[in-house]
Amino acid sequence: MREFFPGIEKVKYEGPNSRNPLAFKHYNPNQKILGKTMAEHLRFSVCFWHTFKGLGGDPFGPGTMIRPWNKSDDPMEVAEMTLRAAFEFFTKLGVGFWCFHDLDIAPEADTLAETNKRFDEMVKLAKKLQRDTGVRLLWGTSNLFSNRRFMSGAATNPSPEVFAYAASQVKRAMDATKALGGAGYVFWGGREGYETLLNTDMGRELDHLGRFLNMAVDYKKKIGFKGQFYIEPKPKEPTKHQYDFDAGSCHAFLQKYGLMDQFKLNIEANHGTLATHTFHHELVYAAANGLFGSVDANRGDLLLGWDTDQFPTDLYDTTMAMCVILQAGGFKTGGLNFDAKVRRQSIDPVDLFHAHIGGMDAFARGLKAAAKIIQGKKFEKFIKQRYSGWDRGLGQKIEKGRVGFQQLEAYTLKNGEPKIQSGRQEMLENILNEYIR
Ligand code: XUL
Ligand code: CO
Repeated sequence: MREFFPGIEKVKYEGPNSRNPLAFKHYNPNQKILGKTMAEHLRFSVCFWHTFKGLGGDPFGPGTMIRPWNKSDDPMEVAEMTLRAAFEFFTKLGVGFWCFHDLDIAPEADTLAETNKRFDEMVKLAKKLQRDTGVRLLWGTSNLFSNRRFMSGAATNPSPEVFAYAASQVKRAMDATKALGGAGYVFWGGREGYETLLNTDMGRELDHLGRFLNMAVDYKKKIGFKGQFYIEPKPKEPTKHQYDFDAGSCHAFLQKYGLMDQFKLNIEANHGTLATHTFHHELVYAAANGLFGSVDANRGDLLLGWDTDQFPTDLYDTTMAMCVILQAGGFKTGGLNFDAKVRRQSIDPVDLFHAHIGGMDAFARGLKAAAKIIQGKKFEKFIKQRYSGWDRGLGQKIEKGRVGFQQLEAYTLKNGEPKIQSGRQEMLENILNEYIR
């Protein structure tokens, strides 16, 4: 069997004192933390699109990366080599999961029927490679944003014909996800949004998106696909304004269209920051509303206002994320999918290993720190104390709906100015720093 990453062995855990750049210093898959192994907690996944199809192109120049799996003039041979390279990578890296868009694994042909044929062929190969390696599919999805037919959106396109084409693609991608035993299916509204309201009927477009996702739920039931559906919020890019802006707007959308019990959210760190939230905020919002599902792990750049999709390295980010994830009961169907790409100058295949090893170690450190934070209960006790007025007397009466404005006015007239307490932010930040080493 041809090797695409010759000279790279299976990445091993060597511990924090190792100086081997191709070893894990913190991710020790079998190490137990709070009753589960690190592998079970973190459920790492590699994304097919950036890692195997991305070549470093940007708006100012084409790709910089020359990959051995692209060396053929036959697009189906390229597709096959790419899939084989991907499974070699997953195995050497030691991740349990992968994710893909339909058109990542099979090139689009001139007709839907021909594309379907090519896709089925590659799904068959993916199934075999999954069986051979034990790597599983975290989620599948469909690319409804690259082809020019989707320039004005897919489900929110002004043309019902484009809506129908998008439905045909999602049907095919859902069939494949089911065939591959996928744990989930993601809807990211690639061009579901607008460039200008001068040509856009926003209300009608939102209704169409609601209809589309309800049709997907119907089809899911019809084929007996048991995986979890997710929406992945993003505020902008490629459109000026995306309808699935952030966790809050997805929440409102799901409620309006009767989809709350069918969907969870796939929170992507860099999408959160583009929406002027933090990754932490988006996770807490999702968890507080029963919508926490899965994570696209990456990071943005403080100085750049676009989706840079860098590999996660910030230990504050990974620690706070793992605190929320552990407190939400951990991943059920979801996981940490590296929707991240190496920089344009990182042109060697080995850079893909460095990037993923760094991301996995950053989350392993986040997990270890989060477990200590949760066991130490310092923040939990502080927050409990801060809200303790709600556990008794007046607070309980308000929470239970036993009082109204008149009684609250009478209470305030009688008791006078409320006592206030310090938020102790600096003290809490100092405590947090003690955990992040
Ligand atoms: C785009 C993005 C997508 C989704 C899947 O910003 O994050 O790759 O994760 O379509
Ligand atoms: Co993503």
